[in-house]
Amino acid sequence: MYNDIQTIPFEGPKSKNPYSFRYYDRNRVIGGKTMAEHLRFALSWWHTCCAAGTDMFGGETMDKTFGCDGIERAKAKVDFAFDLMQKLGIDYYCFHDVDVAPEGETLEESIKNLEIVTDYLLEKQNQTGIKPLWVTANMFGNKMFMAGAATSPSADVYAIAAGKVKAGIDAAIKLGAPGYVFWGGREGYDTLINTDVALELDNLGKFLTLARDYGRANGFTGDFYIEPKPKEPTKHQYDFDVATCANFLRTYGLMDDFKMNIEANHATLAGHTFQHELRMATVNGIFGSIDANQGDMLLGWDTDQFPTNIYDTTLCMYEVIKAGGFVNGGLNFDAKARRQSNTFEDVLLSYIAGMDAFALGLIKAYEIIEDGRIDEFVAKRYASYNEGIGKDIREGKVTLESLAAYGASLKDVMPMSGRQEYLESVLNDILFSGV
Ligand code: XUL
Ligand code: CO
Repeated sequence: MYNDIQTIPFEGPKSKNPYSFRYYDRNRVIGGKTMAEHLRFALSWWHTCCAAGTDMFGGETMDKTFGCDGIERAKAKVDFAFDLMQKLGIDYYCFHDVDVAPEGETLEESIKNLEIVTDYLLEKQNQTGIKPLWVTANMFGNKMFMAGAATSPSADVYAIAAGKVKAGIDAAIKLGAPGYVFWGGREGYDTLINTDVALELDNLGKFLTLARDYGRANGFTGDFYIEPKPKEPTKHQYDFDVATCANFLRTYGLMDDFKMNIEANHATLAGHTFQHELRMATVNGIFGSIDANQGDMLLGWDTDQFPTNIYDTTLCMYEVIKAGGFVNGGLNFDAKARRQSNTFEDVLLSYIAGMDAFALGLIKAYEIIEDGRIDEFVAKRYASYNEGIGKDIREGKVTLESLAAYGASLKDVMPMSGRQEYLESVLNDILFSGV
């Protein structure tokens, strides 16, 4: 694949070469770190090596069989993905167990297949330095998971799910992945009439605790992540959004080991902005990693498009910088080329578009911070908490009575203008004033 293209070069914003980066210059230093260190791009195995254009109404528009089957096809996908990552300069990849290795008839057979393919992945990793950002187990595709995995009404399904997670954590340890993700594909309900919510939530809390304990006992030192999503495929998913997950993690004592893997399109499905979810994770101390994509606001489902909206990538990187940057996490393109973008060139062009959108977002986010007008405005807006009664409130030196006494004779009290339109124009100034 792509034999005539060696690597995608950085050629600067004026380049008209579609197979070049206009903004992503991996060694460019911004705020003391290279772009590659800031962005930590990852390839998603399922979309890139497996998704072939199917939708609810029609079949495949792309051939991702690689002309072979079984373990041979799995290895062909490894060759394809590593070649693509090297051409793009992507250092990480993310996968579900079933994306990389064929499922067997039993859990035991599936795990054997996974071991064969992870041996091959490890060889490739040693040759290239590329490694996983995170690993996960698919616990939603197989029909046995129709009613969930850790929230299934069947204890046998629960046990098989545990076996898959154990094998997934083993793979993460073997391949040196700094993350393990739980996206609760069908952990939710379609109707409350048939659902014991209390038992399901408790079972899920226990399941994640068992996974955490197994990982920690066996040398997994990375982060566990929950990936919130409000609905789809179930009507209601328990990991609805970041705030819901934070509450769940606190209830089950998992805040020290679990962080959030935030997906842009899941945020919008929850009726939030991407920025909202990132901010909520940071204020709860559970910002971890990002599934970088975007949805279509006119479609009510998870379209997993490559991110090209610069407002969103800028505000995302602004939040990432404010959170202190990625530690174990990164930007995983949980995104697929459109059904009509059905050639391998489109896969390459999609990654270039997404990487450039985030590189430009990073540049612009730093400009917002260096410009200072937005941060200064926010500081000024809350200045009343830096002295006097506000300082006392922050320091816990007040009572309801003392506040009432202080407020009793105040007149004509109003907060200052929020200046939303002005601040949005500052954002526009920064976004459109060149790079
Ligand atoms: C589904 C989704 C998943 C997770 C990993 O909406 O985002 O691909 O990222 O299971
Ligand atoms: Co995702």
